[in-house]
Amino acid sequence: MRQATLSVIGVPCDAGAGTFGAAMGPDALRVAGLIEGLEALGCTLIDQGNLSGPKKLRPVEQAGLRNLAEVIQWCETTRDAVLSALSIPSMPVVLGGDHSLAMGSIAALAQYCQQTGKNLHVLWLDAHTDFNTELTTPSGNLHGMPLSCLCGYGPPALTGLAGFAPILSPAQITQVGIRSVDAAEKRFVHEQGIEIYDMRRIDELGMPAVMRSILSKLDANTHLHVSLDVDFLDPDIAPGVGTAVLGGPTYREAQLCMEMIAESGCLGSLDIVELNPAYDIRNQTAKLIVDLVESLLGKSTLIRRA
Ligand code: 4U7
Ligand code: MN
Ligand code: MN
Ligand code: MN
Repeated sequence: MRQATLSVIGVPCDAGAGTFGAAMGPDALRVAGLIEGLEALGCTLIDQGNLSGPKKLRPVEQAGLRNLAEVIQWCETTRDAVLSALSIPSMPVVLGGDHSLAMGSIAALAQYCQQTGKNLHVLWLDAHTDFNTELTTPSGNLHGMPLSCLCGYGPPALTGLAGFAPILSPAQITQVGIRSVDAAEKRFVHEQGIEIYDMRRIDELGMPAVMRSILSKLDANTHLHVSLDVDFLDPDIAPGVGTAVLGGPTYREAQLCMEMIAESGCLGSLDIVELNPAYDIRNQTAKLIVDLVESLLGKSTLIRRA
């Protein structure tokens, strides 16, 4: 692990999602023992508590970009909190909240990497590509659009969150776990040339080969940001999400993925998003995430030879 000091930032937003409940995500992760689990690994934790922002009172039916003003406000607040965590210095661990907050956290990371000369790479673990735009979205929900906005396609208040645009180039993004892409979105991600390990590719190559190939492209100067959408996981083991899709990675595949990232030594920051306790069963999904995040930060069953 690069940074033994972690800043935990709760972002209880659900303005970008179609359902209610993701705003309870940060608390569910704390209840499941995230802070204690990371402290037990020897990390120094700075718990920044939960940020505040606009509540989603009712799902406003609106074509195009639903709850845009609220999402902008949450993203700006998230960006500022991540920037101050980086300046401590500490590793930002953002607890969502819906996936639209990734525009805020990644805007901060892009600024930071530009200033420090690091190569930012984003590993997007998700069932969905999150590359819709106002023109392709079937739902109007901004949690389905963060990556297109980060690549420069979206409203200026979002594409400009870092002070420059685009915030990311497609070459800085790798996606793993993908199994639900909308028709027009499919054409757009293909055109952009994003590296996507969808479930079909994972089935054929196996998780170890997939992760080896992704991680072999990183170097000592890489700041790896992991954007963990909880719906990446198979809903049999992780039911606590608003947009579950069958056929995701198993418990062992997910563990291996986390352990291999830890061993790369490149992890620089983490977002955990889309946990929805209203869909969960006795907080089992939150407990599973705590387990996986411990592995991501270096927990292993035995002492391993390098
Ligand atoms: B998540 C969807 F139509 N593609 O755009 C959309 F299927 O952050 C889902 O990955 C988006 O959970 C899911 O609304 C967003 C839909
Ligand atoms: Mn998803
Ligand atoms: Mn997502
Ligand atoms: Mn979702």
